[in-house]
Amino acid sequence: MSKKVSLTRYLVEQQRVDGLIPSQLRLLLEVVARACKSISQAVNKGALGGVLGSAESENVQGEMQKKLDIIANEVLIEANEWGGHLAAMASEEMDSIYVVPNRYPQGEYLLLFDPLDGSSNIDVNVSIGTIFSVLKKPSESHGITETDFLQAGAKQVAAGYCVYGPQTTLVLTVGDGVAMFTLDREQGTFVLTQENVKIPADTKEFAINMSNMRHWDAPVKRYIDECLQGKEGPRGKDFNMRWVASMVADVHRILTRGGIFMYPWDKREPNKPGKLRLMYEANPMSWLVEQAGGAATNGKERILDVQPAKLHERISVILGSKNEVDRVTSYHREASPNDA
Ligand code: AHM
Ligand code: MG
Repeated sequence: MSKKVSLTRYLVEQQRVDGLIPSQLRLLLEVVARACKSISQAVNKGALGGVLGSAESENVQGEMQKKLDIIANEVLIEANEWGGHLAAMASEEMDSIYVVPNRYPQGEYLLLFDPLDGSSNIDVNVSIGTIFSVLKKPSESHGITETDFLQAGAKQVAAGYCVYGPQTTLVLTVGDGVAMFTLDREQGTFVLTQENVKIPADTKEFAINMSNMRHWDAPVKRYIDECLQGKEGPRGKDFNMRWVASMVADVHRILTRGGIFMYPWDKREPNKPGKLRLMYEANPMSWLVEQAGGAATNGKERILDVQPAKLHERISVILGSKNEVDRVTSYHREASPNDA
């Protein structure tokens, strides 16, 4: 890339040329990016900044919160509440929605986020990230309630994540493909480093937590078993496995070189539809993957078509290279209901 294109310039040009980004949405995305820069700094300081370890509190999902989970959540709230572009926010780390306080103007957008995804990797210095999804407030809505957030992923107007790894990379879609921006630490700006990201339709790499194998249902077992048989099996090729245990890092790898990621429903907690959350993990990641030519389903239907019933709803996730996702989805279709 000959000229350096900053995130600001990219957004302004998208707004000007394609009319895809209204000015309030552009402001929102710039503020989210600024918040990610602050989070990246806190993550980088690690033990020196006293940010590692447990916060000794639980979130609404009954998970122990880390100090950085809470710091990242506060950074995102404080950065976004005063700009006038948002009506309300929702987060993995907050039980209910956060309506923009009366002292600030209210905008027309709703922001959802997982402030720090991959919490189990924080203290061990492995890549983690922030995932976000932007919806429009329903036009008929006056006071904001949780119901206003319950929109299918197909209604997102922007989605992305920022991965804090060896580089800090922001990945974004506004419905016109996927672009990646790398943080230039000397300049303090995100610089466009890849446009028109494409996921190859075929892959030889899968990502799943294999320690849960005995709990999976039959279609997932069948798919992984066939991959494991390699060249000698029905797939006729050897597969490789990767599992970072940070969805941001696993999805980033898939957007970079292809692959399939699965966190399926399993029998450990049969009443939970999956581990990952629909509205601020599965939906933004599914839209990014689809925008890059991949696919995302829960085994039965397209994730972006699922109508959420509650804010912190969970879902089974299968996403990545299109032909592999289609294969796993077809195994679910073929399986009899008593097969699991
Ligand atoms: P978190 O939002 O509490 O960090 O949980 C989500 C994470 C994903 O990033 C990752 O794919 C998954 O949980 C890993 O789970 P496991 O530790 O069961 O392998
Ligand atoms: Mg998460």
